[in-house]
Amino acid sequence: MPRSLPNIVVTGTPGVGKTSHCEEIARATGLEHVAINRIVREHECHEGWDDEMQSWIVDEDKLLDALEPLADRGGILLDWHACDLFPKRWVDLVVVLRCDSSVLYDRMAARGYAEAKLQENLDAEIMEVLLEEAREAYDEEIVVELRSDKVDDLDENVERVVAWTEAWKKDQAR
Ligand code: DAT
Repeated sequence: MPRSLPNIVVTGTPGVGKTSHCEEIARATGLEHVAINRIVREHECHEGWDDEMQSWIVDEDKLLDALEPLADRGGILLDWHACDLFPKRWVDLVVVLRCDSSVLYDRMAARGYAEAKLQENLDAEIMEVLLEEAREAYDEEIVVELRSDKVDDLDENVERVVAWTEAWKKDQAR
């Protein structure tokens, strides 16, 4: 069954602005913000909590089972700091948010991240780990890299995704 609404992955290093973007895009488009952390917690798609990395040890099979009905229906914003686990057939657009390392450092420090997590995330951002992962997992033409340093970037990015969503819907309706 073709979907009448697109599924969009919003990914990037922790702190780049995934939640902020998804909330704004959801408000503007009516797409549903699916925060993977919440799904993992609520559906217990994990094998416990990694204290050092301060994140869940995710059971990917369980997570994908929990997401499948939503993805099949369409109209979701998948918000997660990884992306290559989502099957290609689910995904219409991948937004990789990027952030200047000093800005990102300040955002993570404000969250009180432990030094190990802060440093690992910062290295990942500098090495473009998420961008590479997205480019390897999906067709090049559906992966977009957007900056998220300032509030103006956020506003501009949201406008772009809203316009893309409208165009996608028109295209499907044809
Ligand atoms: P993530 O969900 O990727 O971890 P977030 O949306 O929670 O990130 O944002 C982390 C913090 O940074 C939060 O206080 C909001 C702020 N922020 C995010 N994107 C921003 C932007 N483009 N301009 C200014 N502040 C931003």
